[in-house]
Amino acid sequence: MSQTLFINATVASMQGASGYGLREQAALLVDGDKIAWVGDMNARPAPLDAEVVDCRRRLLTPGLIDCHTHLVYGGDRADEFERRLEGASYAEIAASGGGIVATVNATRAASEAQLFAEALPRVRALLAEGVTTLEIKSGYGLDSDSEIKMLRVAAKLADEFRLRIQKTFLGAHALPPEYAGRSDDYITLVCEEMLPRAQREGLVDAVDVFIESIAFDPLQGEKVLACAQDLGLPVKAHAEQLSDLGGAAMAARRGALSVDHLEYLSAAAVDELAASGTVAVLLPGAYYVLRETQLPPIAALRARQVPIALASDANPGSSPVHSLLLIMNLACTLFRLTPAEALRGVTLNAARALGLERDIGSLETGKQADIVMWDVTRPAMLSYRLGLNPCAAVMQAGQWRMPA
Ligand code: DI6
Ligand code: FE
Repeated sequence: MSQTLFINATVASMQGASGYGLREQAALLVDGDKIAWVGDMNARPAPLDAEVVDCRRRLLTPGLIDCHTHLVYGGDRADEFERRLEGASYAEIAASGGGIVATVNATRAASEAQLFAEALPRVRALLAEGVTTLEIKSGYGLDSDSEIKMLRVAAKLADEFRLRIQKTFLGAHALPPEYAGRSDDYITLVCEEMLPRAQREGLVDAVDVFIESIAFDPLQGEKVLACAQDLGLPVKAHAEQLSDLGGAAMAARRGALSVDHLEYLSAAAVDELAASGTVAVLLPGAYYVLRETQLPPIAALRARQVPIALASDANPGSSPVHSLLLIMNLACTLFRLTPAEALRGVTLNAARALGLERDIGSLETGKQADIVMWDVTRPAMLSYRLGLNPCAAVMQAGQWRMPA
């Protein structure tokens, strides 16, 4: 098994309950696909035939994790971007047959090969900034075959890039037009047919639902999550993005891995998240693009020690964003997260949001060797600058990743 010894490194291990877990003058040993040792330079092990990498003080962090994306879809929504600039709201566009449903039409019409080809540059953009784990949701098919098609594309992307991709079934993302006025029937279809089939085909790692005035109510959401749990699948929810319907608290009471968006989350719901250990996934890209002004309750989340993760929410409508470094900057600038919270949000807490924290998310002995070397010496540099990518090298499961 091959070994790599990093020396003279600045390591943001993300170990510990807060901060960077920063170590200067550090060394890190990779053995096979795992981290075998992290510590002080002077105490480093002396393996006989390891490749030695002199970091010259450069920063090592865990591989970045984008824990919430919708990056497999057909078409684009630039026209909607223009309509919003002329004054139409996201909810108005959705109500007039645009929004998610517009992307559903384009996704249904696209072949699997087309969806794959269109997703490639989106994945490449994320990888170029050190992403080593990615979540991709379905939810633009909204019928059994089209949802399966999306999830197959996600699986194919994982093979193509030899990347860990978590596939999330989001069949209850919006009401398909053919079910207008029959949302309960659609939920029954999701529970009885679409989800069980996707799971049988080995395409589901978790189940998500969009609880919102323009999507499904908390009771319908709960039904989907209950079906998922009956199948033994972990659950999460899009909740409190545009209004407070209580979806996040419901999902938390069911032990959800994460609840995502949360601009309209109430103080009482924060207590429910704290009690259940559910991760709050904040999506500053959508906040920014929709020119939202209601801030998520950051102070309350912090006070109750709810783990905060960040993600791109990459999608053609509310967050056409393909950069986790930009997301970190937006989280600091718009939400006033600290740069340490931002980095934790795209590493350890993102791993938790996917239920993978035992394996990835920090630089600790025994974890998978997903490591980014950055051309900076201080971790705040990652959140501070915009439009400059200092990613120098990426190791994924102990192997150097070639530029995509
Ligand atoms: N919230 C979002 O931000 C995405 N889905 C969701 O439930 C947006 C989906 C879209 O506008 O296409
Ligand atoms: Fe989303």
